[in-house]
Amino acid sequence: MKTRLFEQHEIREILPLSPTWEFWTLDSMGNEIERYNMIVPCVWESNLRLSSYKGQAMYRKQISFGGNVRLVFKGVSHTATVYLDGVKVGYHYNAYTEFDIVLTGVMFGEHCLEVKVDNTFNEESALHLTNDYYSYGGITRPIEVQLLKDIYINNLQFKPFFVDGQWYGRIRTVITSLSEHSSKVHLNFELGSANYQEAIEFNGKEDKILETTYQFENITPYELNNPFMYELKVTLEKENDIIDDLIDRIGFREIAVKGTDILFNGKKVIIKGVNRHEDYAEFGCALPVEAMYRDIEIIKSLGANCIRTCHYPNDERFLDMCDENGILVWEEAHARGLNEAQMKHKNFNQQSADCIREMIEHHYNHPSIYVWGVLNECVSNTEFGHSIYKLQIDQIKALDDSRPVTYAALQAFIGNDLSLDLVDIVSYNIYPRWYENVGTVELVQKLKDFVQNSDGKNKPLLISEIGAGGIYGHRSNNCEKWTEEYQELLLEEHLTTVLEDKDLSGVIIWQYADCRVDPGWFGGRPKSQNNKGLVDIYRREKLAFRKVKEIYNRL
Ligand code: ADA
Repeated sequence: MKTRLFEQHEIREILPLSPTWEFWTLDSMGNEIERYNMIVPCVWESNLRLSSYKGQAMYRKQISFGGNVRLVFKGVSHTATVYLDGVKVGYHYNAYTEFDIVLTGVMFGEHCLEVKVDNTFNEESALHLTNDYYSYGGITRPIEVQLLKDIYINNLQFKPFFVDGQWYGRIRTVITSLSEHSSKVHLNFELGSANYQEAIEFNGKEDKILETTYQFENITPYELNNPFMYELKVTLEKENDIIDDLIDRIGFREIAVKGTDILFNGKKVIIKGVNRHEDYAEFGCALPVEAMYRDIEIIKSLGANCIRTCHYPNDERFLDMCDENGILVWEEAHARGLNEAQMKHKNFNQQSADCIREMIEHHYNHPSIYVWGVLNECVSNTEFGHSIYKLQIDQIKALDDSRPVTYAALQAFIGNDLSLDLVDIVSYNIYPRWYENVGTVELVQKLKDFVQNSDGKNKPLLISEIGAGGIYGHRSNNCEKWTEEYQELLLEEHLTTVLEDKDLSGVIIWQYADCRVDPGWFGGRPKSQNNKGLVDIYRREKLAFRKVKEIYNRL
């Protein structure tokens, strides 16, 4: 199963991995309960006997290899403990971020790779909690087994910038030596017709970071209506041998915030977006690429130009598709609706910091990502909350100074939010006429009045969520709550109000498609789903879909 939509390596060897793994569920004492075959990647809920299973399970596969190996896990939901030949070699928390395990000097031969997966809301878990979306179980994104030489390219980041009519790129490469010996290598960079070489010396096992800025000529920029990307190819040469490579796709584009505008390559953009959970009927969060592609096509057909990855980082193949289609992405770290006590959980800061670091390290180069988001509807209205927002936003700024940062604030904090000083873009989730009977015009005015008198003054103001529930097929002449008619009516009021208001930078509808919710959320969530989708879990259009399409294409 490919981890990306393009080849990242022509030199580095990737082992073929068949999708079927041995699998057994485990009781709390670690004893086997039942055995199955399981497909990777896949949610274990795809197996009907496990459709609501919250617990632990073991995955096992025999693999032949030796030497230096890098095991890349694109996503295990939500906690993974990895064993090679019965010895623990790694641990990772969080379903939505990539991690890797590098093993050196492994004996050549057959090895037993096991991954123990846990999706329980146990006391160690600060971010996966019972929530308004479902925490599935299993190895839900692809795995890659890479064979490495003694020195390899660990990470590559490309930051484009435009000065005095000229494109530049800062390339930051992390190269790792796994050997005790000293050595000298050359890094070669190829981008379009440009070619560069840098030398690096190692004095044993270490990481070396190389940062260089180049000027590029005759560049075709990455535009939303012409999302042109270049391949950036880095190779590592030792004693005239190419020993490793890494290829990524990059785009020359700049994102900036100027006063109350969001600028993409210097031009103002108005956001017309949808919030999207990774959830699709029986596939859960492990969408096959065909289903991702279908989502992209449906979202494009709406006339939308933006997707918010509420409330966690997404599968990189989906980000690849957004890149290819010029769809702006608000990528969000993992955290939804946490109160102070939850943000004081013993593991909260560490688990959040890991999630942010892994999200940015791995997704930095995607030209479609235009903003990083943190802490959806957490307590941005208290001193303690402010200190946590600051911690996380500072971390993001240190990892990436090229993109704005925001958080989606709770409607209830219009009037007392304390953290708007920290963001580049002010974003609010509002639900006019849904949770309480306040009209859109009135609520938007109240929001603007507050923001104008707060630290959010003179920053872009975005409606990051707005919407209404509508149960697919529930139709009525009376236009009651939960009917498709009522959802359509509200969305018309929401979207026309927001998009006709020149003080706002746009809107992101809650939500693109219905999604499953955790049992703790069954109250107020008919069918155990968040029903505010424009399409249902099978992507069948509700009445509102056509209305949104009409408005997004008109305004
Ligand atoms: C919130 C939240 C979403 C969802 C939505 C709703 O604003 O960010 O995850 O729960 O409300 O449906 O009420």
